[in-house]
Amino acid sequence: MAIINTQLQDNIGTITFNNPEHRNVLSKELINETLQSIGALQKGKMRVLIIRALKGSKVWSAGHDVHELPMPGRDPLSYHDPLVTVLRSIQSLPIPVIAMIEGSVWGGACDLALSCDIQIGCQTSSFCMTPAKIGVPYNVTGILHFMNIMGVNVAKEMFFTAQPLSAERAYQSGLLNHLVDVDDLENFTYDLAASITKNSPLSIGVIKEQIRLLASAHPLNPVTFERVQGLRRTVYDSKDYAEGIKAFLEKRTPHFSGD
Ligand code: YZS
Repeated sequence: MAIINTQLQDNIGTITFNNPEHRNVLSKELINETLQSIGALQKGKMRVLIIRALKGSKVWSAGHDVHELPMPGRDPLSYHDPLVTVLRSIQSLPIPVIAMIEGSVWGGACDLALSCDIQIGCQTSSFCMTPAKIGVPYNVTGILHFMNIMGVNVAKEMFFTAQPLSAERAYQSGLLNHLVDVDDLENFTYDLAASITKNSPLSIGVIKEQIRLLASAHPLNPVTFERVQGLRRTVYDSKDYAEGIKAFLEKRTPHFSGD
């Protein structure tokens, strides 16, 4: 059975995560299928892409497949990591991407949802940033992404507490463009997508790229960049990182020593 479903109708592409058994984890397999589908849909007349889970999903996506996180000593979110690759692909896709969110969103899946251009959620939506729960040093582009969207204070709270943000709080904090009743979610999302397909795809594509370039226009001098990479290395080389992954796989609470 395919772990994602793909559809193109009236210039609106839809990618539906279809791996509920494993809570739509962003495994290499799911990400590669998503990237292939985006490529195929682009060959059609797709003007908007919607990314969603199956109707009634309790979990939109459980985030990075923890089984695929490298053991200590290697950057778990490096430039070529499949998750980081798909985030870049969505952010640079020359058409609007809408995250239609039913259910809880975890870790890297929050970054995926927020890499989309518009987020539409319902009362079952929630967002939980988990690096500190697993001992992962999140990456620079991801942290900047969160800062730009929700502001430093809410970003800090999400990263430090690793607790879910409710749909209402997510809407108040700017993670959701719209918060609608779960029964209206699908129609609302597709109506909004349809309204976009009526506008100039060239103008939209250029405006999206302008916003992406301006939002990431944060000059970082080489010393600062190297300091950040050094700081992140102390985390992914740490015993805490190994313990976080081991605890997850053993389905127990991690006991972090701080080194
Ligand atoms: O054990 P089986 O084979 O039955 O599979 C179980 C889970 O192991 C699996 N699963 C996952 N496998 C790999 N990576 C995951 N992230 C993951 N999440 C779940 O799915 C099967 C069903 O899981 P259950 O726990 O039994 O399902 P349920 O009781 O409904 O709970 C659903 C949630 C999503 C609440 C629960 O599975 C959970 O808390 N999953 C972990 C969510 C999480 O912490 N994700 C962040 C992963 N890390 C990242 O994205 C980044 C690296 S970072 O941390 O930096 O943001």
